[in-house]
Amino acid sequence: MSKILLFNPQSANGKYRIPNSILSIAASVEGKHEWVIVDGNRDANPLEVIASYLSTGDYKYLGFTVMPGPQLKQSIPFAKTIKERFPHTTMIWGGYFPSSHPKIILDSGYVDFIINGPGDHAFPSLIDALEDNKPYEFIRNLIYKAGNEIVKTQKEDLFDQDPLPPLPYDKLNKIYNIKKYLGKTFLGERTLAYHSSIGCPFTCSFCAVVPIFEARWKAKSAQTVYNDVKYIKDKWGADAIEFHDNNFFVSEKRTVEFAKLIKPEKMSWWGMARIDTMDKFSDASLALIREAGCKIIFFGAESGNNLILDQLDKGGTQTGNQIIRFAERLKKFDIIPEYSFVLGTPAPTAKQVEAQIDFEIDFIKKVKAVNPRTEIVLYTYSPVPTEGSALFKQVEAAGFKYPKVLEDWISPAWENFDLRKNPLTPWLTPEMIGKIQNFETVLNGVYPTVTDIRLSSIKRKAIQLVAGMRYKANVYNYPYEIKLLQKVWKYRQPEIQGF
Ligand code: B12
Ligand code: SF4
Repeated sequence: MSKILLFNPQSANGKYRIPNSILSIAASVEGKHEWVIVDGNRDANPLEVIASYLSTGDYKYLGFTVMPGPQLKQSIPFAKTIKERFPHTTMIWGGYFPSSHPKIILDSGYVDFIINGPGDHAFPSLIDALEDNKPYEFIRNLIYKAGNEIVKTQKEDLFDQDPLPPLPYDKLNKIYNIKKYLGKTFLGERTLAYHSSIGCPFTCSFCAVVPIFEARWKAKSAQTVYNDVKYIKDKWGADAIEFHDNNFFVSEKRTVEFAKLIKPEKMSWWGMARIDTMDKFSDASLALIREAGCKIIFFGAESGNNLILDQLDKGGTQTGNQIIRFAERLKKFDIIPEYSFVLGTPAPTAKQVEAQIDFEIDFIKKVKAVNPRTEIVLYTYSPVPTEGSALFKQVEAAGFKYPKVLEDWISPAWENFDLRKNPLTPWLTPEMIGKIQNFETVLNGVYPTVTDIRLSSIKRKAIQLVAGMRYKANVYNYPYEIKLLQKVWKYRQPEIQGF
């Protein structure tokens, strides 16, 4: 039986995590097929490592997990080289990037199959079909080319998460020491990345989660999450958890159950949530969550303007007033809200686009005034509609174009797009982008992020002093002196470097 090689392309400089995406795919074939993981974060020359495995002739199937942005830098050239050097291999890509951009990937000629969304069932079914020379046309969550045509099979319903096979941590540890995946962060000395639920019940129009999960959410039970975390804590000494779920806090009941279980373990934790959902949590639940170690929660605030929240299809009941009120409410519980905002959304005239940017800057200052510990993460609106969707057509009609050839995605301009910093959208002028970036520099100067654990209090005070006057006077142009200090002290930006 042919073996499987699973590749996690480099995603971070230094601060890498347990590669949950590729590990869950390994779990799906564990016990049925032999597999190995190559992690681009851990090997100095991963292409050579891959080539040495393939040269044995034992490996036929290659699975790449691909997020937009940094992971493309290895995925694209590696896939091309591998197909040239080992043409007998079958290349299968999964993850957010291939699910959103299947055509350009399959047209490249070096990827054979795409797993569209969850691969826990689709991947083993595909391998079985290919191994046994059986038809794969009826396997769900698959995209492939038949002649010149792109074929997308039916999407699978979201399945229960508890019955999924456990992640093969021990086997991963034989390839890469797990302890090195448990990095030092603001939360702790050895931080575990854990993914406890899939999807999200909402349909925000800017979010890549929506076309893949179609407003559905399924979670592991609090007990299963606790058991997994406890295993890693006891075996490898994890003392903190980053929950990588798109929306960890959907269910108050599950959150409270988990908080009760984890409280005695004295671990710190972090996760992503919605403001309107959590604002419905009782005071008792919020107090318990904090006592159980939850120090900071990431919220997509997006905008203080209710019309923009509608435009972004934020759904739920979130409003500008609520965003401010909730920041104040969390202060009482000593939970730091980490609010992300999306600036630079389209409007009919340039004047309106600019006025909206000014409004958000003013709004963010109001949030900071009620709760100065609120962490602000600024993104510039980068449309991520799925190829062929109605929104994709709208965005194209406005003059925005995605690359036409796969290799173009690794150009510096498109890397900036992926990092949501300079999105190449036609309605934003360089001056507007400059204004957003300069405000961000000054804001980060006055309020350096608590997640930058290397920035000493003396350095913080020095930057604050320089930036404070600008902030008070609303003067954001040319903040070179702050930029210089941030550069010299290697200030970290969660929006670019990942949380
Ligand atoms: C962890 C993570 C990271 C980590 C690195 C991940 C890694 N592999 O090492 C870090 C923090 C570095 C990171 C960075 C970024 N990330 Co990121 N990241 C995530 C996050 C939170 C979790 C990914 C994960 O582990 N999921 C758990 C697994 C089990 O789920 P999964 O990945 O969906 O995998 C399933 C399927 O997709 C499929 N599948 C996946 N891979 C494969 C491979 C094969 C072979 C097969 C068959 C199937 C398959 O099967 C899996 C099991 O069902 C996701 C959001 C999320 N909740 O998924 C965002 C997410 C993927 N990131 C995203 C982005 C944009 C980024 C950035 C590029 C930009 C940014 N500003 O955040 C940065 C890059 C910064 C930098 N300089 O590195 C976006 C992608 C959006 C999009 N447009 O497609 C997401 C969806 C967040 C979001 N909602 O916006 N990220
Ligand atoms: S609530 Fe968050 S994860 Fe859910 S659709 Fe909106 S932006 Fe995406």
